Amino acid sequence: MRTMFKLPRLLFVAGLLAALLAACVPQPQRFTLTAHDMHWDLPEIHVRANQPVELTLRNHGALDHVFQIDAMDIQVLLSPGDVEIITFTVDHATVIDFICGIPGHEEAGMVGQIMVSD
Ligand SMILES: [Cu+2]
Repeated sequence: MRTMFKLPRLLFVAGLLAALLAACVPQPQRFTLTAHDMHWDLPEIHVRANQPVELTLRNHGALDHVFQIDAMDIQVLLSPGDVEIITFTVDHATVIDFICGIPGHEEAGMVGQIMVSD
């Protein structure tokens, strides 16, 4: 008779473990950054260190734009209408500059910063 109760109990423990694991996995910090001709819609993005950042990049302009972070060797070409998703994690508090990598666009004001706090 005793064995009849083992399986439901095991399933309950497994379910509890799955719930605990889900709670421990850091959820990505999600942002959408949109390129216009000639600016990014978010001049500053505030994130926490050691938690993944999921950045959705959109181009609502009529020109090509390039999301570029020199410090992290990230370059994403965005043609008009494009949507790209990138993820990254920063392991310390810092300020990271991003620009548009198309010649002349940084100078025209396509710049911004990711403020990373502990
Ligand atoms: Cu641009």
